[in-house]
Amino acid sequence: MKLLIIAGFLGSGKTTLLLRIVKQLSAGPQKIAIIENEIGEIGVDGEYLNLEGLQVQELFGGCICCTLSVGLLETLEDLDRLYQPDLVILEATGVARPGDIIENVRKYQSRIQEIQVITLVDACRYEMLLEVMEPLVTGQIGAADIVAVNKIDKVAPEALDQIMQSVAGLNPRAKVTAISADQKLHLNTILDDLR
Ligand SMILES: Nc1nc2c(ncn2[C@@H]2O[C@H](COP(=O)(O)OP(=O)(O)OP(=O)(O)O)[C@@H](O)[C@H]2O)c(=O)[nH]1
Ligand SMILES: [Mg+2]
Repeated sequence: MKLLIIAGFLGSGKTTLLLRIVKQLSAGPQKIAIIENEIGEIGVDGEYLNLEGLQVQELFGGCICCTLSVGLLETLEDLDRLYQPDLVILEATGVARPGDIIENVRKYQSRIQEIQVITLVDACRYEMLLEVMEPLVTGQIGAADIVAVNKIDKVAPEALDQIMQSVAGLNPRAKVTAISADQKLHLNTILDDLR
């Protein structure tokens, strides 16, 4: 079982990207399950994805990198036992630290052979968030294998260049791609990197 963690601050476009790429990822023999973690209210995403024939588990009322870390491990175990997915896609909450999730899963979940982290960065709010939430933002970027700088339809090319450079500086080992999840720009690059 492989695990793909989609991280990134609140509203950065995690669900939009997930909905855009899940069909391509599940084409072929690969069996996919999705875990949605939300801190507060019940989302509608799960219902939508279920309708699309995907196996969706929802974890509410806390963040899986801290209060719900046991809940995540149990959910992974249940999925493995009942459904045996090849790939589990986990949409983390906006405040989750993917590094902590990886640590927990590696320590207690031997059935996961490979973990990939994609972190979304909201190009419109990058500078502001970096200023007011530096540890969280740099942690999310630092733990990523792929960083998708999203909402490029909303920023000027010069501003985007600066963001790309800043992100690359924060995580030199990550693959950094500029996308618009909403406008479906450069999603093929992301899909190639994920395969
Ligand atoms: N302009 C623009 N808006 C986008 C893009 N991608 C997502 N959005 C919008 O950004 C908002 C948040 O998107 P979501 O996909 O819900 O973000 P999220 O990260 O899942 O949000 P939470 O789960 O609440 O943390 C929505 O209104 C989206 O339509 C994009 O590429 N361009
Ligand atoms: Mg979401």
